[in-house]
Amino acid sequence: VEMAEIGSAKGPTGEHRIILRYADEPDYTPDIDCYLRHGGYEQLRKALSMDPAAIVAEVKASGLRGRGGAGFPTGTKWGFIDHAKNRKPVYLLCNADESEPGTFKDRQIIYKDPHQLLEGMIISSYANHAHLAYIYIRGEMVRGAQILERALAEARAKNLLGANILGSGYDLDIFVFRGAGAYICGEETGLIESLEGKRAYPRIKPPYFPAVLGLYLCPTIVNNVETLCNVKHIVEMGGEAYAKIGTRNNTGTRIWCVSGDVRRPGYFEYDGGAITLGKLLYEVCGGIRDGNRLKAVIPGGSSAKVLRAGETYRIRRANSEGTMEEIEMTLEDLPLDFDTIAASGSMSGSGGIIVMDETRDMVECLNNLSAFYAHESCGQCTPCREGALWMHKILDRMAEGEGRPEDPQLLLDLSGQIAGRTICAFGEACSWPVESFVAKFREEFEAKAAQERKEHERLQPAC
Ligand code: L3W
Ligand code: SF4
Repeated sequence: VEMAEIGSAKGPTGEHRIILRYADEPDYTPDIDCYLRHGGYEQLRKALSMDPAAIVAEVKASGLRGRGGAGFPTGTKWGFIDHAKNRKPVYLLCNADESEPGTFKDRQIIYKDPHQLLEGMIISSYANHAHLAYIYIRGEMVRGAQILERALAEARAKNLLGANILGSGYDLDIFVFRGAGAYICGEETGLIESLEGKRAYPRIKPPYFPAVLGLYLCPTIVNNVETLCNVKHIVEMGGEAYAKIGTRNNTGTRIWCVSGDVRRPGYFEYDGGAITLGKLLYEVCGGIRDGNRLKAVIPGGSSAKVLRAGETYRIRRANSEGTMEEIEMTLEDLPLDFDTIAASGSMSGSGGIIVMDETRDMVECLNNLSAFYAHESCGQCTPCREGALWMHKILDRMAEGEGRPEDPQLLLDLSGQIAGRTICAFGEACSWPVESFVAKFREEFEAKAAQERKEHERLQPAC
């Protein structure tokens, strides 16, 4: 069953919509004629008249950072392939396996504006000398896969894909590959294994950085949906102009997905660093539901560390001149960008902002997340496979009234034994929420364990 489409809140939001420009326009449809009427594929024509290396140079100049979670500079990633020496085919993969709890932006782009993604992908493939590209889409997004298949057929019919695209001499085809619903398929090397027809066991990086040894051990560029859409706009405005949007090192716009205890959840697009978390939650999303107080926020999808309201964060970051400065900020003061959120001790990840109000039981919230990670671990490495399940069992018993006084510390000890000891970043993803929830709300976890213990003891016959 597909989730209902999530609407974007409207109002005095001051958004700067580039990628989501048409997201809420009822007359804007996903078909190619609508896209062409709105200037679609003009940037492809422009790109095909450019040297591929010049496009890579523009993307580098733009400062574009990956929107899938890690924020790695896209131009740098593209620059890893030495085309003068490379004799293998190059592949471009679009990671549309959007599965991070709290993240629902890529789906929105695909549903409403699939040709924007295709145009970004064709330009990116051309820039990287790729002649075959795949969109790896999350299995549950049935409608998204259908929309993309239709868009691809439309593009082929107009010679925007296939042999000799628009008479340029450049050949490319793109195929949709549907996943089977495992979160780990969104990890780039797990995705590649899955695409090769195998179980999605992530590979060890290094040596298996996809740009070096990717699909069929050939150089492969893996980028997120939102990242690839941005490429079209970089070609249109030029890298330097794009870099003027947002702040230094946080250029361009970012899509933030807000869910949880706010009055108006939705997706919002802002220039990097242009809006604070407080403004987004209180002015754009209408504040905390039922007039409650804010308790905590996970700023970048469930794998990011939780931040507690009422705390002060010492943010060390580069200012507009590039010199380092240290500022004290409340949670609400934090500007939404890669660097400030990272400096707060968390990460902006895939842009999924999960809001919890004062009524939330943090043991319950963390138990919910831990159930997800215990289920989604691919099982390849012991600390993650055993640890994720063990942490969930502890949290589950705490939530069920079977907690033990030593449980909060046990959770911290366990999470500390997983992060940094696994093949892929899932190790961090499953342990960071545990570490941060217990550390930031320790009194709640201890009270829960002690209180439930007393109740539990009352139920036990003395022996
Ligand atoms: C060649 C080197 N390539 C780094 C490449 C690397 C990758 C990128 C970033 O993602 C995030 C996590 C969560 N030679 C390279 C190189 N690269 N050094 O740069 O790499 P890395 O290792 O920093 O991160 P990662 O493991 O790829 C981890 C996020 O992913 N996440 C969930 C995301 C969910 C969604 C969604 O639902 N839409 O995106 C889970 O962990 O934020 O920070 O391409 O190959 N020397
Ligand atoms: Fe699999 Fe977890 Fe190891 Fe990643 S860290 S390879 S998800 S077992």
